[in-house]
This record gives sequence, C-alpha cells and structure tokens, in this order.
Amino acid sequence: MSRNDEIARQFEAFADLLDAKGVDYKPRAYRRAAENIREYPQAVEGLAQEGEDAVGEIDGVGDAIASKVVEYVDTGHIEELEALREEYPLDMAAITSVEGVGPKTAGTLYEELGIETLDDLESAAEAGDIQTVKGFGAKTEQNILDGIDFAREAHERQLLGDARPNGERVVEYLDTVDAIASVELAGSLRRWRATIGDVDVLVGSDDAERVVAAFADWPEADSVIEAGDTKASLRADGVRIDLRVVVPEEFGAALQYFTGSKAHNVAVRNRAIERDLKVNEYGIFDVAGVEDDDQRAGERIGGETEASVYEPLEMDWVPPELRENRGEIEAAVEGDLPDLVETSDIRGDLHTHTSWSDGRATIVEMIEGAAAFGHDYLAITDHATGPGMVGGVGLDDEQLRDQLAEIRAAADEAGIDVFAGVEANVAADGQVSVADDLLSDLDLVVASPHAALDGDGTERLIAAAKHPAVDIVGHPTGRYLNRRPGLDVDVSRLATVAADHGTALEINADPARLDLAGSAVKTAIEVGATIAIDTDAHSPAGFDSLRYGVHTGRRGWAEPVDVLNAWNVDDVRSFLH
Ligand code: DGT
Ligand code: CA
Ligand code: CA
Ligand code: ZN
Repeated sequence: MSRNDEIARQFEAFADLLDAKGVDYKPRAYRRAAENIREYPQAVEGLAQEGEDAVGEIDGVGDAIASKVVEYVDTGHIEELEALREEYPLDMAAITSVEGVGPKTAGTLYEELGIETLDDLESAAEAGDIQTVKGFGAKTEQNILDGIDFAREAHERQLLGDARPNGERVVEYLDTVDAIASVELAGSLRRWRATIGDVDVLVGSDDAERVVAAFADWPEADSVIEAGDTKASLRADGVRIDLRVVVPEEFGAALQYFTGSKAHNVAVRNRAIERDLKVNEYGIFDVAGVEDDDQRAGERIGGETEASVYEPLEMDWVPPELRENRGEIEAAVEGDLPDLVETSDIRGDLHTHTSWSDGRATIVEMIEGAAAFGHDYLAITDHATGPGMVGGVGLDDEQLRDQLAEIRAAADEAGIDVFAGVEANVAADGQVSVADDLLSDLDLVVASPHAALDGDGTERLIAAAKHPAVDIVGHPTGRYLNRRPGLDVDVSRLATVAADHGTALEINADPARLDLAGSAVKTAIEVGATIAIDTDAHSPAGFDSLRYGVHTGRRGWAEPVDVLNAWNVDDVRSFLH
C-alpha cells in the first residue's frame, strides 16, 4: 500500500483550514492536488524522495504544493498546516459532518463563538447563539440542531462490545427463517475490529424476497432504512445493520468480499490477476483469454465456500481477524499462518477487582464466578492508591495487607488456584505506587497508568516493565475507545524491554478499552513479548468480556504459547517468579 491516500488527506485538511480562514482559490487548488495525489498510479512518497521537480510532474501540483509534499514525506508534517491547526483548533471532521456545515461555516463559528467540537456546536445552537452571528438565521440554527444527532451517530463508530451482541441476535433470528441456507456476520464485525461502522449480515438463499421481508420484520429493529430486492438496511439500538442476500452457490465469494478488509481484498484480487483468475463477490473465475468484462464471465472455479476462493490462489484460508493486509497474504501462501489462540484456550484471569476497591462483588463471589466460568485460576488485583484513583477507590498499603490475609483465607477454601495481587499505578514518572516489601509479598502485580494519559508514555511504561515486582503492564496506553486516544507508545521498544524482564503486556478485554490494540499485539509478539488477556472484571459478569480480548489477540496474530493465561498454572507460577 502506498501512502498516497495519507498524503492526499494532508492537503484536504489543509484546504478545509484555508476555507475556515476564508482564503479564496487556494482551497480548490489544494483539493484538486489531493485528488490527483490519491489517484496517482505510483507511490508519491517515492517521487518526493527524488525531489520537488519529480512531485511537480503530478497534475495540478505546482511548486508550492510540491515542496510541501516533500516536507511531509521528509519530516512527517507540514509546518504551515500545523500552524493553521493551531490557529483553528477545531474538530473539523466532526463539525463538518453536520449537514449544511462546511469548513467555511466551521471557521466562522470558531471565530465568532469559539466552537471547537460537536458538543460546543450543540450547546451554542441550543442556547440560540448561532442565530446572533451575521449570516446565520433561526432556520439555519434549527437545521444544525437537527443535523447534530445524526452526525454524532454517523461520526462515532460503535464499540465492538455493543455491536457484536446485536449482530449475533439478528443472525440467530435469521437462522430460524427456513428459506435461509446460511447466514454469517461479515465486515469489520467478523474481523472483530475494536469499533464498528455498521453491521454487515450476509445470507445465502434462493428466496431473497422472503429473507428481506423477515429481516425487515426483526422485532428489535427501530426503523427500516431501506428494503430492496436483495439488500436491506435497518437501524437497531443506534447501529445500522446491512443485509445482503445472495444465492447459495455464491455465498463463499460474497462472504469473502464483504468481510474485507478492503486492503486484504485488493491484495487477494491482485494475486488472482497474476494467475489469470478473477475474484469478485460472485465467485472466482478463470479468465485466461476471456475478453467479456461481465462480472460472471470466464470459467467459474469456486465461490460456494470461502475456502474455494482461496484454494485456487494457492494459499490457505485466512482467519477473518488477520484480513488487514499486514502480512497474512504472504503467510497464507507459505502455509505459515499462526495457530491462533481461542477463547477456550484461556485458563484464568489475571486482572480483576472486588468490592475492596471499585468492584461490585466480594473476593469469594469473584472466585466462584471464575470457577463457574471455567477458569483454573484467578488473580485478585484491586486498585492501589495513586494518581487517577479518585474518591478513595484505591487501597493503601495497610489495607492491601488486610486484603492479602482475606485473599489467602479465601484461597484455602477455593476450588481453583487464586493469586493474591494488586493493580498498582504507574505514575507519570514511571514510579509504581506500592511499597516494595508489600509488592514482594504478593503473588502478582499488575501496573497500569490511570492518569496523565496524553503524550508519549514509552519511558513511563518501560520503567514499569523493568520494575522487578511488576508482572503485567495493564491497559498500557490507557485508551478509551471513542473517548480518549491514550498514551503514544513505541510498542516495539516497550515490548522488547518487557520480554527481557519477563513482564507481560496486557490486552485489557474491556470492550471500552481493548488495550493493547491488535496491531500493537502483533508488534509485541514479534519482539518476543508475552501477552496477558485479562477482563479487568468488576463483577462475575465481567468475565464474559474475555472473547473481545481473545479476538483482539487474534488480530495481533497471538498463538496460545504467546498468551500467559493460556498456560497451565505451574507455568504461570514460574513466569511470575
Ligand atoms: P466498518 O463498517 O466501517 O466498520 O468497516 P467494514 O470493513 O465493515 O466496511 P463496510 O461495511 O463499508 O463494507 C464491508 C466490507 O465490504 C468491507 O470490509 C469490504 C467490502 N467492500 C465494501 N465496499 C467495497 C469496495 O468498494 N471495494 C472493495 N474492494 N470492497 C468493498
Ligand atoms: Ca461494516
Ligand atoms: Ca456496510
Ligand atoms: Zn486499571
């Protein structure tokens, strides 16, 4: 994948900000340049390395833009663009997603009313402030207000943990319709991306009309957005669900196509082209010597199952979580795909809370819950005091000593192995918030950042990973999906240190976190780090989040051997020492 798209986006952002400032002509030139950069058949990055003159060869790219392209490729940013961003610090994407609000309007509203976010825009419209601005009337203000709810929904991607149950229920429902031969989730939901734009459901059936009708009748649907011959969309619980119906013979090809990602599919199609084959949503076709450009032209050689699409390409079937064009094509060709961890491989949970801190269940209830879930072992890791622990949630060293005694007592009665632990804080300077002698009396120490979650956290987390008592770095970036991005972390460096010091890095399975992310997990495993997949459960129901963590691990190519809590209790014990 070339970076043309990324470079183009810089100039689109540039154009928006110039519009916001009220500059004439230039924005149009920048947008045109962006479009040509995006469509350019070669890597513009390569041209930039040759110099400005080479970049100037692109249509619509003059000297000024060419020098900025070179600047961007060389330094990773464009100074003039950064200055504009400081001058207009607005969430342009969010604000302009409101119908009728373009960059120019956004600029005016920032200058006149200081509006930076969708929330600011909403408050200003509700307060009647917008109609006081020159050029805006009461009607415009009302339109903005109407557009905001919709924009918010469209702009914010839904959490996997919210979308997945909905998707599964619609699949379960469709499974009862007897005209349906097969039904599967597709799209980002099947790939278990952390956030979901919309839910895609694919059905194989010879009676599309009946399937569409049944779908539109789903009792949980809030509204039907559209219903066609073979496609329909509805809205349920704030999420859009797209249905496509194909004939059973084409189900595998359609499933492959609609699972994506786009980047994976492009790579698959290119591999097909190299072999005189054609892959599309209808099947895989031998097109040697075929002129006809009809989608189904050529000799059909597969498409009923996904495997029948990959097989003629001389590659293994690729698990959906890996389909991001991050090396899975090459691995599938080499027969070298990872043997991915499964939820059933997980034998215990190493980061959980009780009512001693902010949990809602007792130590005994958590132990019994873990046993009922099927775990062989459980670590109790309540919060220690420290920055970010508001309202007396965290335990001081004395309280932790008292709790330790209670955990030991409960462990004696428990049917599973219990580790007495703590979730210590990693302060901004990398200090761990619990006394060393106490830490060494505990079986397991999770150390996590909870405050000061912006900027680069690499050194901070490396300090924690090096701490002799720390076993697991918990939710390393501190991100909250859709709410805050968390720390910037050089995962390769952190994971190298963690591997050297026998410290595991966590995938926190809480669907609001999923931290580390799949791509970071892949990097961490590549440098030899061990991963712990923990739910951070605050009640026995919290154990159910495990699968979101496991599938995030699969997106990071994790095998059971990479995952600490897929090991038996003796191996975990020796890792902890
Ligand atoms: P999302 O919904 O934003 O979380 O992400 P996806 O991956 O579910 O994307 P979506 O719903 O737009 O489309 C589902 C899949 O269908 C996508 O992963 C790949 C495939 N697809 C959709 N449109 C195109 C297209 O124009 N070209 C290609 N190659 N694939 C497409
Ligand atoms: Ca989707
Ligand atoms: Ca879709
Ligand atoms: Zn935590």
